[in-house]
Amino acid sequence: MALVSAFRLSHLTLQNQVKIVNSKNFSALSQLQHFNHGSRKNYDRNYQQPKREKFGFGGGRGQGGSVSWSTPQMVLFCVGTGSALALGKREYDQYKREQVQKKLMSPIGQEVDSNSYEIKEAIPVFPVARSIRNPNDNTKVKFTLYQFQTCPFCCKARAFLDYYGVSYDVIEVNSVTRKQMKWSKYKKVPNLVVELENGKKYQLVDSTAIISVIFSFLYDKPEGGLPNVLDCYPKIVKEQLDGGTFKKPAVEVQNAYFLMYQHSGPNKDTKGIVEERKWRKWVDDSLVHVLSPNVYRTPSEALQAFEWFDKVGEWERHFKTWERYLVIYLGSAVMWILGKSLKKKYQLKEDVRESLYDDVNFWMKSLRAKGTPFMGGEQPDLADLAVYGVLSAIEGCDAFQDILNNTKVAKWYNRMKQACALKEGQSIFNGQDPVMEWHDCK
Ligand SMILES: N[C@@H](CCC(=O)N[C@@H](CS)C(=O)NCC(=O)O)C(=O)O
Repeated sequence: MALVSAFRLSHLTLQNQVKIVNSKNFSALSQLQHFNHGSRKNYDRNYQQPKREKFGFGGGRGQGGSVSWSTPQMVLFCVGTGSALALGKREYDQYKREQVQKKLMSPIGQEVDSNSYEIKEAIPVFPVARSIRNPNDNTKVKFTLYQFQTCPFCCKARAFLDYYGVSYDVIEVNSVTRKQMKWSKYKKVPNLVVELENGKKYQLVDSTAIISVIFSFLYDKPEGGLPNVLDCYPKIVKEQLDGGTFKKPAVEVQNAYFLMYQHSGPNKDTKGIVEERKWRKWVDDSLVHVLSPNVYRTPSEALQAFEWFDKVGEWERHFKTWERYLVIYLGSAVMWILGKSLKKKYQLKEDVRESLYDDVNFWMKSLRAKGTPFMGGEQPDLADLAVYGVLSAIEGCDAFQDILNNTKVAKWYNRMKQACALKEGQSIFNGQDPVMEWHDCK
């Protein structure tokens, strides 16, 4: 624990430094996560007001028989029935909560057991779709990425791994049967399994958390290795409400946008650290949400997108023929319909391309204002990798050609593509970039 206490959050200013003593004090930390998202108009379009609860009940005077009620009786009946329904719903929600909680590792609002990253059970062996190898990766760690080839979150995680030259195996998850994920409680992708030299295995989830954890591990090279880094990313069980309706709680990784430093310091000043985090969050909260409504904008675009997913995801190898065609034709029809509701949910413009151009232009304008080849300066940082990663998910779609033709993103995008292909960040294995002392981070 003493080692953990030496980790520091990357965002802290000198006046505002907090050390992670252990994961228990993270409620104080999580308040610090609510930073200003910047000037983008409509930025928070995805944050919706909860819907009003509706308790409907019918009936009317004398309905259903010969009983005729006076007004006070009617009012009493309505109030009584309303209260009973409200009480019933509350009790039902409570019952549902208890049922769900019984199946969970920890109660809502509480930390999940800190060993929850460790995988104790054997993972079934699945064929490796691709093995990416870099002889300069000296971590002695085996990384296995469970993914969908064209999922934007997976593309983001891959862009990060590729740029830093991490060696990893890819397991392509069958999006229909999901049989490759049956062993896991967390069913979404990306899912990164990390096997250490001592044979211990850890499961990392959520693209942003995966990137922060692995970056902190590679860059800082902390004593105690990966398990000590993971102690800085506690998971909690978070209640989810959709309007007034209770939904299955989700496990959320705390500090996902934060980088941890044990004995090194960040290679940016505080402004740079905050900027990088702001853009990473913007990718998850805004940019990623304009992609689906754009690639599924019309039935033919939706079909084209699925045909491209089929090609780059090599579905012919991973799916049975009937599954493959079911996914292509049914999937494209379903996604075309879903694209409409996503457009509404995220309050995109009538022509969803306009929202896509707005986001890409917002990024490019800020990059131009910075005056460097990348948002990270002379080299890409995690913000560049996040934006590039999610955009690369739609590379084979009309929407991507349209952004190349209608925005100025192409040069930056090609620089990023090359930087990832050439593993330009692999010096991370040799040492640390010039590291700042904490008193320089202001
Ligand atoms: N916040 C997560 C989102 C991951 C996510 O939603 N992945 C999708 C694929 S693009 C998924 O697995 N969906 C399946 C499901 O929701 O069951 C991340 O950044 O990794």
